[in-house]
Amino acid sequence: MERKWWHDKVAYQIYPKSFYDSNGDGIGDIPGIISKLDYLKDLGVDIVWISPIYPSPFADQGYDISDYYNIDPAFGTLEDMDRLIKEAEKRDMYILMDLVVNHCSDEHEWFQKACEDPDGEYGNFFYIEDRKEGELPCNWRSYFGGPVWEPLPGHPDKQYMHVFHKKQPDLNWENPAVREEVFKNINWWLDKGLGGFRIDAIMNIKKKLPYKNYESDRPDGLSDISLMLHDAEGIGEFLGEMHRRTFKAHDAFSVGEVFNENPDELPDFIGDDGYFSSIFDFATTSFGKSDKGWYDCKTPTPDDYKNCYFKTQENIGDVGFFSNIIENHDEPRGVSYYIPEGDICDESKKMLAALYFLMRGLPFIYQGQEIGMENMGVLPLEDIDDISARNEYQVCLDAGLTEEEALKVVAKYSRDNARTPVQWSAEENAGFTTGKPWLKVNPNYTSINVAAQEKDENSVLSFYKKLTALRKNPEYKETIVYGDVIPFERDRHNLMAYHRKADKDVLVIGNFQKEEQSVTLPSEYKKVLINNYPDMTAEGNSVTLRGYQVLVLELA
Ligand code: TEU
Ligand code: CA
Repeated sequence: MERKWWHDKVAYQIYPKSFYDSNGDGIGDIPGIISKLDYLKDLGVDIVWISPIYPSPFADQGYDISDYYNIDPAFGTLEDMDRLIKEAEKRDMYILMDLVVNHCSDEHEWFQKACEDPDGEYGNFFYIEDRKEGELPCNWRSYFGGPVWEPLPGHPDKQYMHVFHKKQPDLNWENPAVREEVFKNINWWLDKGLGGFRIDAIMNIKKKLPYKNYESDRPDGLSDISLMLHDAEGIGEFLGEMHRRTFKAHDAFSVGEVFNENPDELPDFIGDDGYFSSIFDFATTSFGKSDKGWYDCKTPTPDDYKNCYFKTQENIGDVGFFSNIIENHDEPRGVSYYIPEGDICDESKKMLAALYFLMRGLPFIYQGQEIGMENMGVLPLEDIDDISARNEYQVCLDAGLTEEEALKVVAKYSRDNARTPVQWSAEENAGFTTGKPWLKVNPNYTSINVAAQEKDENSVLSFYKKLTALRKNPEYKETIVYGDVIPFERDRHNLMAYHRKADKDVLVIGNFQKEEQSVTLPSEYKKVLINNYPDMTAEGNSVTLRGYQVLVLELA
């Protein structure tokens, strides 16, 4: 594997609306991000991905873009953005924007022009078909519920496709003019000094054409979109062209939101000259997902969790780098989801942190994760903002769940869980804003917040700093960044352990349960690099791990 400038970095995701509000309007903004760059630097962060900040009607919180060349006034101005890029540069940090080009907003001028003249130039920027009563071109279900087809405004005889919300019409990538527009935009931002992009929902850009129906899995008669995606071939041509025309020439970093990767195609996707620098490892987030909806999903056990990670690592080997996460803005808080209920505490949070962070690949920390932020718990329907959660609530009711049961399901998976404002301090509104926060602050901010954890060397935040410091320590860098991942006692129940092996042999060993567990080490250890408890119980090579204890040991 060819070595790349970003391999030894630490990345961080900002969900800007909820990160830090500088002007009291209740919405996080770019000046707010700039004011926290030193905090991020101190945490050990190098690369910062910011979820969409372009002008948007916010039907899907900015993932519906109405102008690719500007910044939404809620977040600031283009000048603020230029300043952010410069301030990051000064600190040897890199800014990534979110590239949302499977679809745009229905308020983007391209779509407005397509509505004015569906047979004109911009009609072909979208998937527009003639409409007959009682008949759809195909039975695909959109991610946010209902068919992917919607009547074209002003043209009751026509309809357009949207695989997400109806305010997110899909761009027609088969049209070379669309691809040119996308590449032009990417290069425009990269020329400004942007470090690269996180690439949204990108596997949806290739549709299976001509349209056809797939087997339905719900009473609505519609089919899960994944069936169509599985069937669609040829996405590599689009992705390869995008890579050559944009990222490659800038030596930019790109990380794809790729869900349905085929292990045989990993070299094409993230090999030395792959379409992307990296893609996220979604094995643990996708585990147990059901076509029927959230109410039918299965939560991974600690053993499932471990197997997901090891499988991914086996698939990738030395071909490239996955990007590793425990959560993002679409997922529940990792600590609330992967740690069994009742066991969520500082020790288990730190264990979860060490196990994913020291895996081979690029670690991403999602805002608030570094202080162990948790899910919100059950909320009344009127307090739920996420369009996906609101749709899934209805899916629950349609499947016969009571309202109370439905709210519980939604509480577990709602994307709002990760979108509550970052808890900066114990002051009003968690110090996020002096105004009224756009989304409710988690009431546990009085005990979980940055200010308190900065003062506490045993806090979750301090533990994350130890992890980033180990990754950057010149003595261990080769091993932690490039070392092989070799599972240790892979079949042992509720134990997740692996070697990182290069010039050194480092063993990461986590007891994924509240009961103690004894392990015989493969060899003597020289040094304890990280421990989430103040001490460890060892007799020769036999170590007794306490509940959720994680150790990082340098072996002899
Ligand atoms: O997500 C794409 C996606 O397929 C899912 O993560 C989806 O959000 C989830 O199944 C719904 O519960 C990306 C973005 O990360 C997400 O925030 C956007 O809503 C979506 O694309 C549309 O742009
Ligand atoms: Ca603001």
